[in-house]
Amino acid sequence: MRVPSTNASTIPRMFLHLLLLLITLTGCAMSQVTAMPLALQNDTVDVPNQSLSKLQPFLQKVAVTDPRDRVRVIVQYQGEMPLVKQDLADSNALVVNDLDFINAYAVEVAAGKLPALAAKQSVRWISLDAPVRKSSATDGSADNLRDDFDYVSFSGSSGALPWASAWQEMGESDGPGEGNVAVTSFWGGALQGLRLQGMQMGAARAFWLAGAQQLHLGIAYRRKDFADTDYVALELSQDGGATWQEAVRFAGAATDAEIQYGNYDLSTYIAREMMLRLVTAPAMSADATFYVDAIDVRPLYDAGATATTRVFLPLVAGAGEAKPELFAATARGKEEALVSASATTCNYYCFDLSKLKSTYIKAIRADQLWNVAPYIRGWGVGVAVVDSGISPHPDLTDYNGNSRIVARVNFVPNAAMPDDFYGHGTHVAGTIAGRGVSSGGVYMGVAPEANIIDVKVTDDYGMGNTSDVVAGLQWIYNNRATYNIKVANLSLNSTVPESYHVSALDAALEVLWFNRIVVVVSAGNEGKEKLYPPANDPFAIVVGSMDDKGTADIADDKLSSFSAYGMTSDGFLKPDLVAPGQNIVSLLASDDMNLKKMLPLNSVLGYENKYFKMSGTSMASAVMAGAVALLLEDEPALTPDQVKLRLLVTARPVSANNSVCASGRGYVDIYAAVHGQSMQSANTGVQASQLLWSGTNPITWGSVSWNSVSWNSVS
Ligand SMILES: [Ca+2]
Ligand SMILES: [Ca+2]
Ligand SMILES: [Ca+2]
Repeated sequence: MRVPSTNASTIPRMFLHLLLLLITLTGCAMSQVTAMPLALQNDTVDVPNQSLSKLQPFLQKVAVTDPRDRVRVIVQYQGEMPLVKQDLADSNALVVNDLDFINAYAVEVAAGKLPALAAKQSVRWISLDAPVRKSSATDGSADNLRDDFDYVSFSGSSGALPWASAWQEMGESDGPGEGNVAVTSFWGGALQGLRLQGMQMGAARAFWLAGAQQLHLGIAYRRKDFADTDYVALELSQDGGATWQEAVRFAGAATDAEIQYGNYDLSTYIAREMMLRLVTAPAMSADATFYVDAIDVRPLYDAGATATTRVFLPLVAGAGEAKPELFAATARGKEEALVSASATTCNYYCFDLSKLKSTYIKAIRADQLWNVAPYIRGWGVGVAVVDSGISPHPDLTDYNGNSRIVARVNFVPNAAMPDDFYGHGTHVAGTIAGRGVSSGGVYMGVAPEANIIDVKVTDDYGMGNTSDVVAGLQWIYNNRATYNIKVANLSLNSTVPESYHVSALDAALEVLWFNRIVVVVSAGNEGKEKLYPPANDPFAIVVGSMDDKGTADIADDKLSSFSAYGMTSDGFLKPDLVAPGQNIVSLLASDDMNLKKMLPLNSVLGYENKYFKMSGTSMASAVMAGAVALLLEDEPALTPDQVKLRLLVTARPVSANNSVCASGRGYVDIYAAVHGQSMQSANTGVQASQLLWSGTNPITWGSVSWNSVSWNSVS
């Protein structure tokens, strides 16, 4: 809904300076930015020196310290493709994924081969195929105990509940910085965790579980140089450490080329005061090492949510399902409605907004676009959900009962189906496009007529690898015309910080962006200055989370405590915007999905058990993706940069108790964006990822130099 815009390339710059001023006034800016305008920061990006090395620094270290380790990496090539194939073969590299849309392969290779491979003419850059994880705050909003080992300390705590003690060493007492039991970086510094080596070495920690009915434990680990007989035992004590029972055994023989994830139901071990410990085998090999990157303990207190009372939902909504009265109106074509409806009368599948309890819809004013001509509800717009899969659900159907999940594709190795045993992707899809069928319009998504494209890249616990996500983005690129994919939602983040100039994930995202697909990304749930790919990409719309407090008025809203923000290593402030992301009620994939097992208290009672409550920047990103679908239904010709600028300039300021740098340009207001007029572009002057440059010349999006790129994927 635009009118021809008048003038003013000065407006965005004015906003930037205003923003900078606010940052300075609130004292939240970091020293590196206070002296220079944002527009100039691109000149100071710290880019890797191509003449020195084409190998990510932590891989350089691993090549020296652990040359025999096989590691999963992404190799970007240049020049003729057969050359790199020969070079990969010469290095005994096993190709895992062909990522030709960013000129790359994901391969498994011995770390010691990496420097020689990187020196080849055919190789442009080699990076770790880093783990990614979903960015819902199951770890923060649930009552959990957690340690990510972010600091060299035995008293680290990353969860909502306090531990009852620090880690106590077993077999030594030299503290977290020394010895066989230590908190240390691994994979050349890419990750940090608890390291165990030697015989009968370990660490134990106490926690209290008064009243808990269930106990679940998640662990991210890596085995290195394990022999047949080597193992690490996870043991539990119910008597303060006097006696121990082995619950889980992590056995060899193995060196893990990527991080492993374990999830265990330990309910049979519950006691009021408990201890857990990890301990190496009595005959552990001298060179075997075990790394724990994160440990997450989740007690559950709901007596009603036990395994025996679970109800299993049918996964597929039948076309013959009776439609609620809400939708009993005469079926009309969208085109017909566009012609006949007046601006004040709802004639087209009208939604009863008095029933709508999804306050996040009202907070961003999407509901004000639904019931007046031209009935903007995302109709015909394809939104790709790059996530854990999507289970078919009645709320993801159209008015004839046909599914609006128009395509389903899987990139997770060994996953049989693009289904959603985790539950994350289904929740995200419902927030984007749920139609409220199962709740009679009580719980709805932002764009209830949009089409959904299910791109499964993470596993049954929301974990995956960067290369799988890139493969999913490549599929979106190749199929964007077939399914009219205009938006891609990535509610996930890498666990490894990187410049966007060397991140394969950011490069892939930018290829979509330059091909007119708006990429919406969760800021992440790690708090201040933990902006990991893709949340560090300057082009993407990066979204932080607000708590709408269950009211449509945004005056009482607060920034979610978990929402990541700050300056990226390349000098960009993120997030760009915020949207509601806390206590979002959306679709339950099935009653036995893993998220529900972990978080039974998040169930929503009634409505055939088809809804579930979640928090995280994942959810905020989904709200934004739905909002973008609305804007693109109204103005399909907008480029991603125009969409982004429109959202930025029409955002509402957040209330004074929220710091400006944590909430970006403010609170998305999609009603204002749809009624906005600016046709200007965001991101002008921003350099594309170096992985997309055709040579050493920077590619600045929007500049003439872009035309010189010999890049097949960018049209
Ligand atoms: Ca120690
Ligand atoms: Ca860690
Ligand atoms: Ca509110």
